[in-house]
Amino acid sequence: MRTLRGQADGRGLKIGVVISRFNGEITDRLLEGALQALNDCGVDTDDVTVVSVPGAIEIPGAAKKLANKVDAIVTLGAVLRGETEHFTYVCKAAQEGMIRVALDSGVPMTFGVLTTENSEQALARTGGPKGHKGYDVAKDAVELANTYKLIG
Ligand code: INI
Repeated sequence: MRTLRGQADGRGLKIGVVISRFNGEITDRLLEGALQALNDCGVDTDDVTVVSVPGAIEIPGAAKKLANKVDAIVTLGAVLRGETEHFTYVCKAAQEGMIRVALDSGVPMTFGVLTTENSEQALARTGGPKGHKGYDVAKDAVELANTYKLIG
């Protein structure tokens, strides 16, 4: 038996980050954490492409355009239930779209779209007591890019 698990070593990898601006106070923090993680993993700043889109619904389309240009894609967004009546619709569109792009393209993608009740819960997950989702999903993307290379 052998287990294939890539290292979180970003040297030589090209990483795309798609970030939505809706609830920007939170998504800015997600981006800050993601960029920190990519730097910690050794990804060269010149190998990071950040694409900014209006809201979570636009993330899959931008990810699809980026997919064949990078080794992995990190998606970042924030959907807050308390601030939208169509919370479920936005979450479903973003999530299903991203999964479709990831499967169709074969490019590893990680899902850093926070779906929380309110901004306190989102802030707690972007450098607060619940950790940092932006940091975690960026590190996961680096690992996954290397795992896919191992699979061949
Ligand atoms: N987009 C988000 O990223 N988060 C939200 O909480 C949100 N709310 O509340 O509606 C949201 N809506 C915008 C949507 O993603 C699109 O940008 C918009 O519908 C234009 O296509």
